[in-house]
Amino acid sequence: MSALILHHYPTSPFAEKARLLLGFKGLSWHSVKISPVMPKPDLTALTGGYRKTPVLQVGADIYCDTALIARRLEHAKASPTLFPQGQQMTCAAFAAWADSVVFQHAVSLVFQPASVAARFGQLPPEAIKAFLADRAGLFSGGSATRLSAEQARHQWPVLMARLEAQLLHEEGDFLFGEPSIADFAMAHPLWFLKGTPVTAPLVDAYPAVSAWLARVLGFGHGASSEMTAEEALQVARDSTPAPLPDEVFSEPNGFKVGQQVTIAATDYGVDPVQGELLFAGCEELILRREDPRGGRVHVHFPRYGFALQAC
Ligand SMILES: N[C@@H](CCC(=O)N[C@@H](CS)C(=O)NCC(=O)O)C(=O)O
Repeated sequence: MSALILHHYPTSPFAEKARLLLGFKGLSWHSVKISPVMPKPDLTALTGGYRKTPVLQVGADIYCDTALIARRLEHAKASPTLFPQGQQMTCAAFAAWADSVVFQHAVSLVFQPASVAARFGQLPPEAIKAFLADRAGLFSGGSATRLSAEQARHQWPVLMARLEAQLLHEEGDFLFGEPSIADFAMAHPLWFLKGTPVTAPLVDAYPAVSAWLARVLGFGHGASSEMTAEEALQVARDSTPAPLPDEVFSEPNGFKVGQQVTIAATDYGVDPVQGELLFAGCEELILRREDPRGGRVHVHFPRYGFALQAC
C-alpha cells in the first residue's frame, strides 16, 4: 500500500480526530501542513475544490471527510477496529451526531468573544478579521446554521451531564465499552474546548469525562514525518489510483458510471467537485479527475452528507 499522507493543520479539531485515529491504529504517516483559510491551491489541486480539513491522500487516491477517512484507515489496518461487531449502527450514528451537534456547540463556545480574545488575542486584528470572514464563507450555502453562543452555553450542561452519567456507569473505559469511532468523534470537540483557558472549564468540571478524554487523547498520533505539499503532489502524479472497491455499483437516483457529475458536502464547505463518476457504493462515492498539478486522481467522498448532481 502507498504511504498515508494527511493534509491538515495543528489547531483543527477534525484533523485532531484523524491524527488520533492514526494513533489508535498505530499507523505511520506523512504530515502535510495546509492553510486554515482559503485559498489552498495545493490541496484543491488534489481534491478538485473540496476545502475542508483534513484530507487523506494514499498515492493518487484522495479521501475527503473524516467519516470516510476512518473507514479507509479501517481498510488499511482492521485491528484494533473502529467499528466493533454488532455496534456498527450505534457507533456510526453516535459519531455523526457528535461530529455535527457537539462540534457545533464547541465552535460557538470557542468563538464567543471572551474565548476569541484569549485564543487569538496575540494576532493582528486584520488576521482575526480575515479568519472570521473565511469562516462566514465556509458556512454559506449549506444546510448548517450557526448556533448562537448563548444557546450553546444554555445547552452545554445537558450534553456533558449525560456523557458524565454514561461514563460513570459504563463497563469498560470507553463510550460503548471498547474503543470505537464514537469516542474519537466525541473527543475532538472537547479537545478544541480544552485548547483555550476560557472554555477548558466546560470540560474540566466533569471528572469522568476528563478521565475518558485523557484515555482517548492518550492514543496519540502514531509516527509522522513532515512532507511538503509539492512532494505530495509529486506522489499523486507518480501513482496510479487503487483498483475500485469490490462492491456492486449502486445508485438509487439513476446516475451511471462514466457520467460527468459534481459532488459536494450538504452541510457547510459546499464547494462542488466535478469529475467522472467511477463508483457509488454503500458508503462511498468516487470521482475521477485530471489535474495539471496532481495528475489523474480518484477523489473519494462519503455518500452520507454529500450530494451527487449531474453536470
Ligand atoms: N465533516 C468534515 C468536517 C471537517 C471540518 O469541518 N473541518 C474544519 C476544521 S476542524 C474545516 O474544514 N474548517 C475550514 C478549513 O479548514 O478550511 C469531516 O469530518 O472531515
